[in-house]
Amino acid sequence: MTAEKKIPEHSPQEEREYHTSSGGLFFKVDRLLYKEESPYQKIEVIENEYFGRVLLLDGLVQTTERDEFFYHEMLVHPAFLVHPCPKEILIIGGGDGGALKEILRYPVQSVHLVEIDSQVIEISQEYFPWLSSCLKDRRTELVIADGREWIERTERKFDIVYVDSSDPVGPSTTLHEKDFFQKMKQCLNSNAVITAQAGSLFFQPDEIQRKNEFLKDLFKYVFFYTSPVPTYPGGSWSFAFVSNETHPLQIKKDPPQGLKYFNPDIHRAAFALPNFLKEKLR
Ligand code: AG3
Repeated sequence: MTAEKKIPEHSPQEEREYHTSSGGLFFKVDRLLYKEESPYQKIEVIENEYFGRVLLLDGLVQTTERDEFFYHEMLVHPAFLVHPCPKEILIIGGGDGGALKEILRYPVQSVHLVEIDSQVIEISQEYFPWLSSCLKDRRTELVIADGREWIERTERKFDIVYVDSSDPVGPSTTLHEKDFFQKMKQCLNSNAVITAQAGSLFFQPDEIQRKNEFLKDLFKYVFFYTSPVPTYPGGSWSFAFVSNETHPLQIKKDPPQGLKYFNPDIHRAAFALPNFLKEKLR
């Protein structure tokens, strides 16, 4: 920040996400591209000079053009590196297509993407084509449904399940509950891994602790790993890695070429946790 640069007063052309009642992150809105209430949530797409296009659901930043790779690479690649042979993949949520784009770098047989809100998919196809163009890949099976209800009905079994939800409020609430992970057990192949976004390291450690406790009742291996995500609350995000047979630190293959963030060193380092969280996860 240079001394001459005047910081503008807060104006209506700013989008703010409050992280606590007293602070948060704001974006200057160069253009408001979309703002609608879907049956499930408020959907906004803005254009910001630095971050490019930004998608917000109910005022919570989901992805930005500039930093999406941190979250999507870190959600997807750890499970692929350690699973012996992942072929059938499921994404719950993830309607923007960012996780799908990473998964389709591998020779998988099929990817089911189960998104509750068809409007998120339409918006992503219009404003985030670099994420959503892979929805047209022949391996993609798009399902518009409530993820929790769908896993109860399906007879399919999966090698990796990604939970690419929003925060535990609004339409994503059930995707953070024990009952959902319990039901998921019936659609897992042997060696299966579940990777679920698990919230802000700094702002939601109690939520991570709660998840750890119920996941440990259900699965043999429950690990958490973290990654920077510059535009998410606290800047550092957590993911749950869950499996009955696959250990997260036994790397079996190299990641694909061309990733911007993830590599095997990052994989190993990501499972190292700070003391304040270790204490909660004991
Ligand atoms: N899903 C995780 C978003 C969590 C963001 N939370 C927040 N800003 N308070 C992202 C979906 C991207 N595919």
